[in-house]
Amino acid sequence: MATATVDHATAFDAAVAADERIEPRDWMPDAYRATLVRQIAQHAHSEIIGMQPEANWITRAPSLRRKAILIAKVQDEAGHGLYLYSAAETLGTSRDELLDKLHTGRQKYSSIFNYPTLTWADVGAIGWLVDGAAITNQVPLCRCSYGPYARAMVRICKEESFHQRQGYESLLALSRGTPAQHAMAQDAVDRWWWPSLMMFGPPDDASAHSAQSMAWKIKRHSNDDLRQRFVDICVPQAESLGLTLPDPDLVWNESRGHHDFGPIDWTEFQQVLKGNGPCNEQRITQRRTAHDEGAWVREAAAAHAAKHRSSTSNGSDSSGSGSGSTSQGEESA
Ligand code: FAQ
Repeated sequence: MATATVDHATAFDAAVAADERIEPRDWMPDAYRATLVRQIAQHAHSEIIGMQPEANWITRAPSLRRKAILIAKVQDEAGHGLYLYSAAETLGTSRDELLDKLHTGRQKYSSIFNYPTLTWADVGAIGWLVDGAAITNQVPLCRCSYGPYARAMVRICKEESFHQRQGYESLLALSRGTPAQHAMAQDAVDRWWWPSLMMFGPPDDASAHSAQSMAWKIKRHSNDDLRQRFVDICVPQAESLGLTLPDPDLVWNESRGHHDFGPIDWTEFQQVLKGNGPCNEQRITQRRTAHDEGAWVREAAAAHAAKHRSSTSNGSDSSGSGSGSTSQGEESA
């Protein structure tokens, strides 16, 4: 038995070293499984809680075109949550369990979604900065050692890329608009810049999980490396937008080949993680309410699936008549 475990562990280490994918039925260390569940669940929760700040503006979007784009984007975020909950389920946990942990504060979601969307320009700033930070963090996750997570990230990143561009385009329109519109865009960037930098997590020397997650090739880069990459990407984009990033210390450092930037307020970050951010209470209350009010939908879907299962197990669709029994189930559901 002990030899079998050693063999499994050796095979796992070799697969990770060779950049092969670990799949759900492969042996994996318990701590690797737990780390993935923690990260993927936090990621999934972020996607669905992240629908709230932008959804706040759907009824007040300034044109039909902007409204259609925003509805599609918010809907995409729901889809991302679904791919990610499915990826977590392949690790032997259930969606109910994960949602329960979110609703009872035992699992986190990204700090960024605890800030309010005060003006229409915030929707553009979220697209440009929040989706931009998400892509910077998530493109390397397409090469994560765990297959289902890596594959989910490929599609998510394609959609996030569209989100980032629509945010940029929306901010550009405001920046080139009236002085009041330009000021609104600048104010949004002023408020979202620092929280976006916090999305990458604590600095490397305070990151509890980074070393092990990088050894397992779940994470491919450290929090600080990705944060630096994001700053370097944003500086020229801000110039093109005609907007200023709110950091007087932001300057190109020739010897490092990167931009230096000012200190991040890690006290604020810790406060938001502890539940004391501007919108923590509102976000989680709204999430719990949506979950409770959606109970009848889950019950109806489960009843429909059970009816479908029993009609197919009667053999009624064994000769291809399955679609008939499905539609019958739908009518009576
Ligand atoms: N917020 O040791 P590390 C999006 C926690 S999706 C809250 O460095 P790790 C799309 C961390 O969990 C945004 N908590 O941890 C969208 C840990 O606590 P724990 C979400 C944070 O896991 C756009 C502790 O601090 N993206 O935006 C945060 O190695 C627009 C120690 O930290 C992902 O989840 C934070 N910012 O690295 C949707 C990407 N940072 O669990 C709607 C996947 C850290 O021990 C609209 N996740 N913590 O209690 C990751 O890449 C990693 O999990 C990190 C953190 C980089 C977030």
